[in-house]
Amino acid sequence: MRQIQISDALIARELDSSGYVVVPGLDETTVKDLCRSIYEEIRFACPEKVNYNSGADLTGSVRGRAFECIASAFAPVLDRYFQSYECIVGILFVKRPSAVLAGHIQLHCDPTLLPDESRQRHINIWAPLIDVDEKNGALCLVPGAHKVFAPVHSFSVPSQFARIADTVMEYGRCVPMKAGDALIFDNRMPHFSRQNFSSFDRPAAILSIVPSESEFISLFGGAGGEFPIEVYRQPSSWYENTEWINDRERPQTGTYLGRLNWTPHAMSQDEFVDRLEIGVEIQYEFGLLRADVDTRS
Ligand SMILES: O=C(O)CCC(=O)C(=O)O
Repeated sequence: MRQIQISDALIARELDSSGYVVVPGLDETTVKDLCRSIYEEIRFACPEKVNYNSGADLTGSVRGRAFECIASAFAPVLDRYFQSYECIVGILFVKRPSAVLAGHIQLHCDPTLLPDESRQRHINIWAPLIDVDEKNGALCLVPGAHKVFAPVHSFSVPSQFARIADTVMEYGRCVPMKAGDALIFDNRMPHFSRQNFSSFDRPAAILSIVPSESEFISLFGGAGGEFPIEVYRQPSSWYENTEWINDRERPQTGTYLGRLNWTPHAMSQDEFVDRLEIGVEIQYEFGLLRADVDTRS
């Protein structure tokens, strides 16, 4: 199984134990250049959105340009910490000033992309382009929670923390950061951000890396909540096209592999707290049930 190589043992250890670590990222000049090249261009885009995400903006070519600018600005940073990786996501996420609830990004995990993310790292990098703290929308993570939930996340799969989001968030920590610093976190990590109570936009670059030449999958939980979960092998361009944004629908691309030998369940508060306190990776037995017919055909 291919793996991302992590150059620094401390980073690897923190990623394993807490699920995240903050490291030096872009220098001041590169932050300024990135603001000029991509933030200035999109700062007035979709003004109705309190949280603007270039990855979900399908107008014009901004989605692709943001990816190029961000991937190229961060290439030296990524190369400093990682080898044998491929960068598959590069987005600019602007949290605009707002005290209303819509400014809050709810607790969630980003979609699972590798067949078993407990055995193969899928890493995200979140880097604010201004200093952040709890008043202007710093990212909040739940130390150790990357090992608690099964790595089976998709918009169409009911969240395992649906009934206990408040409890999970009580264990959350807001991570204050300097502009350009990089918060590296495991893709299995539940995260959220509160409103930006300041008077200025909070732009942040977000990247995702996976082992080079890895196999990609997407998961479909069924429009009506029916299970088991369907698994599709996807091309490496899966995140470049736009279908993943909409993965509440059965995917139109990819090869149907079968159904997952695992059914999501809503975790109770006690179970969550016990698992978090044990701090040992929960082993989930995944596997494909016999591949039956592709229901798309
Ligand atoms: O930048 C933010 O405030 C939220 C980002 C986020 O939730 C994500 O990257 O999935």
